[in-house]
Amino acid sequence: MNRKSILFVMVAAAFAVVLTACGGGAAAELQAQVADLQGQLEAAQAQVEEANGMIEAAKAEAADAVAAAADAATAAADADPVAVTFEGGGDTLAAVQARGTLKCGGNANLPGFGFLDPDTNEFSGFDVDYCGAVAAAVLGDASAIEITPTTGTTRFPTLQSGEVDVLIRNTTWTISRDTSLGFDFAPTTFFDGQGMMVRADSGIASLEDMEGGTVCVQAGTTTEKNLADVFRAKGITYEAKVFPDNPSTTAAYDEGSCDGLTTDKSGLASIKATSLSDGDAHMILDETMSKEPLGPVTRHGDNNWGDIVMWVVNCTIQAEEFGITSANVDDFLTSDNPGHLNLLGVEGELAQALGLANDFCYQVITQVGNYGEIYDRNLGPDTPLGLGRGPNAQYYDGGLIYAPPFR
Ligand SMILES: N[C@@H](CCC(=O)N[C@@H](CS)C(=O)NCC(=O)O)C(=O)O
Repeated sequence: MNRKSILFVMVAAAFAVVLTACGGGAAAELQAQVADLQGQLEAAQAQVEEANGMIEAAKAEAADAVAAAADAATAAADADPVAVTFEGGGDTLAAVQARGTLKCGGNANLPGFGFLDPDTNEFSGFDVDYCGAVAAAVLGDASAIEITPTTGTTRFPTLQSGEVDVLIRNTTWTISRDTSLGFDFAPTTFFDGQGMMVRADSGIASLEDMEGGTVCVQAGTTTEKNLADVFRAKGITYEAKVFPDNPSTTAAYDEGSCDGLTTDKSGLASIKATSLSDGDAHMILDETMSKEPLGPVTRHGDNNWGDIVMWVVNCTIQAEEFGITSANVDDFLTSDNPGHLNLLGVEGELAQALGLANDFCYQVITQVGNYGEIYDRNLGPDTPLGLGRGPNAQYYDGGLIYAPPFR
């Protein structure tokens, strides 16, 4: 019964009461009608109450349905992440995984960064460790690497031709290499600058003192171009003697064919400590002639592969920030900090969008170590190069090393 009917019944009942009060002859009949109408009124009220109950039940049911739909959406998102397609991607990851080894372009002649020990036939160095780190992330085995030694001139064609999957060889990130040569650069692993080495007894204390002198330099490097630019800007006349690789450049300088030897300051530290007949008889001038951000290089166009190398580097940097090392990484697998768990792949699915196993960063840290470990092992104060962190300190220690969030 609707509101109008209820109203009608109530008005009729009132009318009947009025008639009764007026003492009409059919009073008994009217009383019976009133009783009947009252009955109808009570029935109508009961129906209204029942309808209200049904409305409340329907509201509760709808609220439950909305909550269930939200739960289902959350569960679906967890169980079935959006499929990732790699626009303009290449097939480097698939090729490496099918082959079971990672091919890195490397350096055989620069102890500390990349060196092939003729006695053991083993490669070692900072760049070699980063090659192992990528292999640990992609193949779960840091030793599954094959290194092709390259010189300043051969490194780029070696990467362009597909002979290697990644170039990790004290290579400076420049705009022309990034664009016209068709490469992409992972984050810088070593911030460097070009320097000049001279004989300690030469009387040369600054670049200006090299007027009319000779400089040994290696072909195919930023070094060669910076030398020309800096000396021209300073108005210093000089003669460049250009050699194809590090051993020939160093030998010429060591024999006295040049007044100075120029390359990255880290390269000079390596040469001074390991490759001269008497390293102590030489000194590196304070001046820094350029910026040389060194890091891994991939072919432009395989964005997924470039991302993988990028996030392997970031993994080593972030692990150092968290204090996670190869020695204690297992303790962090049960950490209360979600940041630790995301980085190590215990929680979340961050690696899925790279096409890697969720524990890729755990593999890197447990097999190779964090950024600081890699640095100290190859370049740090306890090595022949004895390099402090300088600009390669973490950002919170005043350096430039900084990983974006694993989120
Ligand atoms: N970072 C500079 C210089 C890199 C470079 O090739 N340095 C030389 C001198 S330290 C080297 O590693 N030579 C090793 C070789 O070719 O044998 C660049 O990317 O051009």
